[in-house]
Amino acid sequence: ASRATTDRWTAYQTLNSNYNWLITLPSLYPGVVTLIEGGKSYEKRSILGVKISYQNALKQKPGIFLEAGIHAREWIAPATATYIINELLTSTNTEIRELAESYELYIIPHANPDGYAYTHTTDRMWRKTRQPYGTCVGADPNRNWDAYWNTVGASSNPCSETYAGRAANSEIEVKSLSNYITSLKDKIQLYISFHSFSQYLLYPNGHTSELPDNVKHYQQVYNATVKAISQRYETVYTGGNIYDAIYPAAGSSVDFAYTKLGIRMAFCFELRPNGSFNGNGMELPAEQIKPTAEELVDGLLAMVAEVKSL
Ligand code: ING
Ligand code: ZN
Repeated sequence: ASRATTDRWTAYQTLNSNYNWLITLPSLYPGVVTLIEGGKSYEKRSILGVKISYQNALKQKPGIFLEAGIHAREWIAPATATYIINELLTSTNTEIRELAESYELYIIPHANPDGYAYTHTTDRMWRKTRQPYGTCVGADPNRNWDAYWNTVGASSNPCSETYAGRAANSEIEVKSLSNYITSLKDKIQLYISFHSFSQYLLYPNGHTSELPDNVKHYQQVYNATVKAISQRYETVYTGGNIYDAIYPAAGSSVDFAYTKLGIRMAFCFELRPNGSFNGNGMELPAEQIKPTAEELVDGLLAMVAEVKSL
């Protein structure tokens, strides 16, 4: 690919920069890339993404859904998602080509576009949506899904960073994205949500300490993935079930995918940096975008291979 393309991952991009890049892809990769829209945001922005599907002999390709940027300030998440898109389209690596060409990949880099735009214009540390609730603004879009909504690890106070919203799906971003994913549920074999930070790989449940019935499979895929991530730069990911590995949290996209849609494999990556980062964990230096995304691609390849082997 051209140098201009590669240079997109030496700095964090604005929403418009990423959207302007995404909309070039269908004509650069005709018959491969389709623009998808997971609905609109409160401020009427598009929740834009891509479907990557190579035309080949495989009739029923399984689907993989990647969602990033649900939390506005976690800038490494959309950067990693766009990096993955670019790799799937341009890499000549055999394993990456195999992944790109044997699955249908649905990738939404900015699940919360209003929030992301706001972190560039006004408040770098904004996390939530931008829908006003009295004197405070926004609900936590990773507490607003219709899965054990507001039962644990969420707040009913609109001024809280983990405000669950007025009701499940009160955030139009969640409501429309959730409808979109529901429409695809029978095709989706693997759902992945990208956040930062702390270098965790997490699986259900968030709403209860009860482990998923297929926890053996989860642990197997988890082990293969964190091992693969560590090979390139010795980066250590830890984790486990959300409730015990970090904290109780109901109403998340991962719990929705697993418990409500029956998508058997649903994970969340908390990307770099790790917990001992000396500074603001949201402000991962731009020089680390590429290494973070490269090792994540290694992990993704291992994850998909392990899921396939189950
Ligand atoms: N962490 C996630 C959060 O929403 C999480 C952790 C992941 C909770 C998946 C529930 C499900 O709080 C960050 N950093 O946002
Ligand atoms: Zn997050």
